[in-house]
Amino acid sequence: MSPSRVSGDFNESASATQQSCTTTKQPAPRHFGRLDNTSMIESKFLSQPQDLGIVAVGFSGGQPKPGVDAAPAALIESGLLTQLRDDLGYRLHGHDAVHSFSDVVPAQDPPHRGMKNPRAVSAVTRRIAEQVYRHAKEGRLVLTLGGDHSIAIGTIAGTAKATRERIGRDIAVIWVDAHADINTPETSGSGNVHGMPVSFLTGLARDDKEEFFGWLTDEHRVSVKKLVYIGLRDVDAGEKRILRENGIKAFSMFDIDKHGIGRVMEMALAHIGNDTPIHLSFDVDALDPMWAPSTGTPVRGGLTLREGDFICESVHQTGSLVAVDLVEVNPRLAADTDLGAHETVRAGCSLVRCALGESLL
Ligand SMILES: [Mn+2]
Repeated sequence: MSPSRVSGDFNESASATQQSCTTTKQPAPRHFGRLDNTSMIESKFLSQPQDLGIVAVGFSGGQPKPGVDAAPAALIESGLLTQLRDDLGYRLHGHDAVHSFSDVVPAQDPPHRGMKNPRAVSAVTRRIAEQVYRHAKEGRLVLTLGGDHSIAIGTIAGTAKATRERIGRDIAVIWVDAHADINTPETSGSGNVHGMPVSFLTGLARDDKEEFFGWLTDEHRVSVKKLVYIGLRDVDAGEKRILRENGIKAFSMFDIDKHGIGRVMEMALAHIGNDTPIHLSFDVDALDPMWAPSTGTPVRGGLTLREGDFICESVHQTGSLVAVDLVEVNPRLAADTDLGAHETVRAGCSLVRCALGESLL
């Protein structure tokens, strides 16, 4: 058991590593309900919309660069959870530990179908799915702080299953990213699983063996018809073929330049429809490296911070949001400026606050 656990709604103690978390021992929120900072949007699908399940994942095994596992602690230290509680009025659950899941990472993990660390990523994402599921089943909004983007296999699987069981609905996924992350093990050039989560979540990639994502079943999966990409600009040739052959809705930076982010969000949300719960999975590398340099695979020509915030604000305004991921912040990669990590963490906090209802006016 972690020493300063305060809200024991998880039984994750074996794998939980307590990291510095400045919010743990602070008093309860001053207010619940509508604060001046929050929007007046009513949640359509959550039974406990003021309750926020936090899943902080210090995991980097879906890609090769160390440091992305340090993001949850950095985001928390910068005050994100305090802001969500004190400024936006959320009641936080599960926020007292950053989980490293080291107990399920095997010592030996040779490649399978070209995937690197396949047993580790499979086991960790399975545990994440269980954590997210427990929050979502309670009707809470779920916020996951990654970690690399492979963890979305767990977060989306958990949200999809819980939402089907709780209200009998399939979820939609808005995937904001420079990359499509839809390689199959066979189309991937790198073998890094953070480039494959969407293929496993949609069933385009499958494996019968439990230790290689065979634990994913139809109840965890999402339809390619309910998937929308925003911000793409570095898509592998094999991925382009997958997107075309499956008719997947994708708004690249070209579309944003052509139509503007306002019109793109209208089109993206129209594709999903206004009666579908939404899981927002936001890779900070969707932002231009000018705003978010500290990430593993930066690509120039990306979203401005305001465009990123606008995406989050627009999704919040639908009232359909049921879960949010923020991934690929890597505070150890400071690019070539001293402020890189700080600015990237700050950008990440801004995106999360916007998704969770902070409004400019
Ligand atoms: Mn990604």
